[in-house]
Amino acid sequence: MPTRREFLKTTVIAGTVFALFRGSEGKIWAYAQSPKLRKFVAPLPGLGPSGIPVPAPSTNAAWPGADFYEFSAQQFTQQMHPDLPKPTTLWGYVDMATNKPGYGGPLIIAHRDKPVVIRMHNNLPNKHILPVDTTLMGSEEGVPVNRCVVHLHGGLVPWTMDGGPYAWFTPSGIVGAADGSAGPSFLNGVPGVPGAADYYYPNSQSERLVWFHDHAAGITRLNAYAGMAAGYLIVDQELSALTTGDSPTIPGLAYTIPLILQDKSFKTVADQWGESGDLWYPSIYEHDGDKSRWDVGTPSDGFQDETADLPDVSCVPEAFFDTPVINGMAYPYLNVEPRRYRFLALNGSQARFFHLQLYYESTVNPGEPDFSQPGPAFIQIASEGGVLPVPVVLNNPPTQIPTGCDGMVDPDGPFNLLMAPAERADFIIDFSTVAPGANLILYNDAPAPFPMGDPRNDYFTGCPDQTAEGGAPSTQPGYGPNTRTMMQIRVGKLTGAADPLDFNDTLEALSDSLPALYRASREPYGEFDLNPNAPHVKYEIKTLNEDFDEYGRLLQRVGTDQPLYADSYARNYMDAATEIYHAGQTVVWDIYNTTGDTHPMHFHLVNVQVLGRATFDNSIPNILTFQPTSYFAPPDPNYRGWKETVRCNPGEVTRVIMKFDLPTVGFPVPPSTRPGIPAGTHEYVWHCHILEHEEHDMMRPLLIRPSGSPK
Ligand SMILES: [Cu+2]
Repeated sequence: MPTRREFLKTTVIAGTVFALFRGSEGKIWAYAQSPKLRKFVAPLPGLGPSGIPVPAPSTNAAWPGADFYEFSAQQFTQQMHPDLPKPTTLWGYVDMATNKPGYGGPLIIAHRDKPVVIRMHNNLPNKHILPVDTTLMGSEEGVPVNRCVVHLHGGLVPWTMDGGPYAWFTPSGIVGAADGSAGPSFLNGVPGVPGAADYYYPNSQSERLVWFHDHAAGITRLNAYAGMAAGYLIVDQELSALTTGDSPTIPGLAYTIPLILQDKSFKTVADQWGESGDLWYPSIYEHDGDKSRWDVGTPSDGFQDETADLPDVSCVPEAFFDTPVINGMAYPYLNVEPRRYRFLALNGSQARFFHLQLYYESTVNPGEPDFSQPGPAFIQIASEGGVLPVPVVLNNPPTQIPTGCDGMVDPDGPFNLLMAPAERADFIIDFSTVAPGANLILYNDAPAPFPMGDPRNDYFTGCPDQTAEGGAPSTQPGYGPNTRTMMQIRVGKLTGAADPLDFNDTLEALSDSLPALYRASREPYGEFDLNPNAPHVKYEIKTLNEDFDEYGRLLQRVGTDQPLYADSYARNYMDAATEIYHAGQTVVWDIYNTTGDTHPMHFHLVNVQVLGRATFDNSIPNILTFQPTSYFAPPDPNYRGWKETVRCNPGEVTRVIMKFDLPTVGFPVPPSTRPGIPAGTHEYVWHCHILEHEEHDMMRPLLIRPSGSPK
């Protein structure tokens, strides 16, 4: 099988990358780390005090008219599986009104046009629970490791509250701190309260699942993995009207289930960052002959300094883990009645994609899917930017790789429900056709990395023993590691009246109501679809690039079609901004992905529409012509709504359109004064949401000049 580098850069001579041994030579982690965990022995944590807490709003005189919440960012523990030796140490958010932690929470239920303010107190200890690489931008030696900043992912938020990478604060941080206790973009401190920040969210958006998570420069990936991420549901009257009455089109809150989908690994031995049962995160840049996990740069890649030592604690290109965790529980089961449920799914992983399908559980092999018996179809009604123009049926077609575990899938599909990191899907499943007593398996077979997988990241029952290649032994029936069988769904008996609507009724009702809902969701913005042929629409070319850093480590970066450095179109985050627009401006970006990975590109501030995908010729790296070599194919049906995380496939140019509307708030929003940022601009970012890419260094400023400012 070709390595990704060979796929990517035909000029690399195969084999040379394995000839180098520097720094961490010989230190190789086993791919699978976790202890043997039984599958499907603990229930899925649901909404509520025993699962994902839903906080009750209060008020605060400083923020009249807003739902006010006071949270603490802190360390706590939670049992993430009954077979783990202890509750896992986590960093996360805790509602100070109850002081009851719950992984994935507190999950805020917000209402459209009713502002929410989160007052976040930083109570993190000054020793991180995960290894910190001090060679990354913003994470240098001496920068406090207990910095944090909250980003409302998918929210339309003033930039001072958007939680950019340099808006972090520590437990003693105040605005303008000269002692390094807060970042240079930190402007939303609470007067007189060190170590706290107020985040004002207008919620002027239609119904959708958004989420808030940490975004601190250089440790976003660690803080998010440690647990600093929570759900946030914006509800609106139009969609709520469909969830009420005698025969609701969409199941109500009592039958709505969040699914925060992640992968984790757990330690079996103690080390300086934790005990057996705590979270494991890779910290060695491993390269050692046939067991190599990552390539390192060679002179043919333009990397000359072969004697440079890799840092003892190093970032890695992507972090994949061996255990699926949903709402904070490994291999959960879910009890349902034979009726309809609404699922709000978020891929909250570092790097792993999920290709979700539903099968009946095999009667011969318990805990495994019966591929000959697809489960009930999904009806997807919304993605990141709210409802889709029409409902989309995902009926569990035969998978691309039902039993194998290596190789590459076609990133253009077809897929059932494919979710890259940070993508969301809002969908309905009708279990009324399932006989009570039957079980279903929520199944995933996305390669990792995507779309060209390394089989050592793919765990399933009976998979080949890969210990000779540094991988895991074959997985035994009923146990992990297994990244394919994510959850068991147990269909029981009805406890009340039967659901008045079934699959066909639901689809028919949604086909009537969703188009109008889609239009209504955007009317306040003036248009429900952006027109790429309108006058004054600006067309630009962006690039996604893979290179090596000064240590020879793989480096992912964003760029334009104008090279800044000799051998790459890429730019570093700290290079002069190239994405600067006026409020109200509409732009089309053609994003050329010259790498071997699909990158889920995330846009702060804006929702975008995907206009299409085309191929281009990237056979000669760094000599691109920026001409599509095919017509632009329209996106998949469930990609035709508004998006803020967009999969950009290798060898493809992805065309997106967006309009930069700034939020309207009742207080002045000053421009950014961070050194290097052009005066008068509001500072947002856009970046890959593979968290290990984002921080090394696949992120760029996205700067907006408010209307009325000089052009
Ligand atoms: Cu990426």
